[in-house]
Amino acid sequence: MTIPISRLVLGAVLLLPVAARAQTGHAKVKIVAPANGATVSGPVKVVLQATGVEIVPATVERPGTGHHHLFVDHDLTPVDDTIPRGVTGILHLGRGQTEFVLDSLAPGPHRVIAVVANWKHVPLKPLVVDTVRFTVK
Ligand SMILES: [Cu+2]
Repeated sequence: MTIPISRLVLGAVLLLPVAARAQTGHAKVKIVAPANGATVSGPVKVVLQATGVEIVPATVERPGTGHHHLFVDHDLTPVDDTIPRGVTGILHLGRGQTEFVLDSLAPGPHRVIAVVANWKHVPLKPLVVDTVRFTVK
């Protein structure tokens, strides 16, 4: 059995956009500080670095943009849903901030999850997320 040449060509054409996307990569976020596994003293400054997405105030309604959210000792909310406001442990950095000081963490272990979401406060897809665990002395 032979594969028609037309199908091979079609396959190559379909693969091209995937290869291009893999090269640029999708958006990423990294919690630069505190370092994962670190022991730190409070207050704890969380520093975020995003690539492949422009960090803007939540009022900016433009594709390719988003703002940071921190889940502090709180599980992620469902990724297809709006990230709620007014919930202890869920912070919207809605002015486009890339740093946030956590000044009321009790001594002991903590976990921070950073998620970039759009102006509707719905997480970007694919999910742009990072997690660190650290200990406050
Ligand atoms: Cu938000």
